[in-house]
Order: sequence, then C-alpha cells, then structure tokens
Amino acid sequence: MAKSKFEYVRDFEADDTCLAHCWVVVRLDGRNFHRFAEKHNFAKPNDSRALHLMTKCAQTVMEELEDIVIAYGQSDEYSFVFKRKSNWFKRRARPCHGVELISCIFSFLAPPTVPFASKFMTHVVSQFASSYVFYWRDYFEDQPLLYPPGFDGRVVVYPSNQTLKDYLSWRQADCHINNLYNTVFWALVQQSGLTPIQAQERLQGTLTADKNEILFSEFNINYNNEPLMYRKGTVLIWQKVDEVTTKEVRLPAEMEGRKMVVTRTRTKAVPLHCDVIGDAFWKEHPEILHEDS
Ligand code: DGT
Ligand code: MG
Ligand code: MG
Ligand code: MG
Ligand code: MG
Repeated sequence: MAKSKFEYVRDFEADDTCLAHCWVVVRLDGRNFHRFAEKHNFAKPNDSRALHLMTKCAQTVMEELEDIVIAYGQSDEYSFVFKRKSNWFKRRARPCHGVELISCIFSFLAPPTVPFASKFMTHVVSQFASSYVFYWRDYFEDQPLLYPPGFDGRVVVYPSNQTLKDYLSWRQADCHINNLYNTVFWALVQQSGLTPIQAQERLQGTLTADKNEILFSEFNINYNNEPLMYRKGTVLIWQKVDEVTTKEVRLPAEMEGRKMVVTRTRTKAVPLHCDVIGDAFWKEHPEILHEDS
C-alpha cells in the first residue's frame, strides 16, 4: 500500500534506543514531594505509611512489567533495574500492509534491536503513579488524597556489573546521608525546640561522627538502632515464598465441603532492608547479576 504523504513525520521521532547489553535503570522521583508530604501530614523525618506505599507500587511495577531484576527505593524515589539482555521492545508495533507484509514477517527473525528508553520509562512511571493513587487508602486510611501526585522519570544505562553496583551504592549512600541529617534536624526542632533555621545552622559543617554524637548525647538515640528501612532504604528482589491458604474441597458424595490447607510456592518481589554497598549482598544473591537472569 502506498504510503501517505504524511509518512515523513515519523522521521521526527527521536531514536532513543538503549545501548545493547547494558543494564537499563529507570529512576522515578516524586514531583514536589516536599509540598506533597506537608499537605498530606507525612510524619517527619520518615513516614512509614508513605514508604510502604512506595514499595507496594514498586512491587506492582515489578509484577506487571516483568524483566526487572532488582529495585531500590528510598524517600520519594525508586530505581528499577532491567535485565541486561532484555529484548523487550524488539518488535515495534507497526501495522503491516501489502508488500510490507513480507518484511514484517521476516522482521521477527531479525536479530533483536535494543529497547527504547522512552518505553521503559513511561511504562514504569505510569504504572507506578496509577498504583500510588490506587493503593493510597490501604496505607493512609485517615488521610484523604488531596490532589493527584506526579513522578518524574529518567533512564540511565550502565555498561558493567561494577557500574550498576556503584549506582545502587550511590542511592543507598544518599539514603544514609539524608536520613542521618534529617533524624538530627528533626530531633533538634521537635525535641529541643530549635527553629528550622537554628537547626540548620547548628548542623552546618558537621561530619557524620558529630551528628551521631549529637543524637547520642542530647537525645539518647543510637543511630544504629533506628529502623533499617529508614537507614538502608528498601531493596526488592525476586524470592520464592510459600503462600498458605485454606480451600474448601467437596467430594461428590459430600454435602458439606472440607477445609484443606493448600500451600503454593510463588515467586514474589520481596522487600529487604539490607546493605547493598558491601560484597555480602551480591555474594548471597549471585542470580541478580547473572548473565541470563
Ligand atoms: P522534586 O523531586 O525536584 O520535584 O522536588 P521534591 O520536593 O520532591 O524534592 P526531593 O525529591 O529532592 O526530596 C523529597 C522530598 O520528599 C523531601 O522534601 C522530603 C519529602 N519526603 C519524602 N519522604 C518523606 C517522609 O517519609 N516524610 C516526610 N515528612 N517527608 C518526606
Ligand atoms: Mg529533585
Ligand atoms: Mg522528589
Ligand atoms: Mg527525591
Ligand atoms: Mg501501543
């Protein structure tokens, strides 16, 4: 079939294919969550409802989109790592017409082209954002959602296992630095009655050891005993879990069914609050970085 004279506009579509054989990472981040957290009365510095909701959304993304091998979240952000050899969008969905049909059929045999960054990103971010609204009430029972939240997204490709591990380490180090700062900051404001400006001035130029010391000597807080979810963020990986349910089974001769316990093994995106900076995590879970994972 002849192409319409408008076909040429397709050439304006930017080519945003991701580099082959690389780890594709999508990171999303809540848009203006400083305001969103204020308006929705998030606890300071950490609101466990908000963090659990973020993780629920990330699990939904992993279950809906497959091909994600690990995710990491903290604060209002989540990162998703796609399989190294993912061939997700290798076939572009285009209608086949006339003579094009032949090349269309044979395109299925062509070597896989690489995935499109915009597809990865838009699928992840839209699935996450709709889940955030969908599951809001399960986590914020008494707090109505006052306006629709938004998220930004970006794609970065990492060429080696080391750069990918360094990426995740960077996000976890960021979680630690921010959480330590915020924990002292809000202790100074909420418990010592400093104004935010005064607390900020008090913390200017302080090192990690100084902040730990303030927490310990002034507030009797051992930072290392703060919840792991706050200090380490959340890692989501696939693990086999036993699901136990009771099922009513009825034999033909029976009027009343009998309750039976049924155990099913399912692979689920399980949250962990562990260190990913050291080697221990990667040694314990070699399958994450495995070539054909
Ligand atoms: P952006 O990302 O440039 O659109 O702007 P924000 O405001 O989202 O800034 P960002 O992402 O750098 O920082 C995250 C904000 O979200 C930060 O102001 C604190 C807030 N936030 C995240 N989690 C919590 C929480 O659990 N409790 C409270 N109170 N605030 C939180
Ligand atoms: Mg930002
Ligand atoms: Mg944000
Ligand atoms: Mg953020
Ligand atoms: Mg489509």
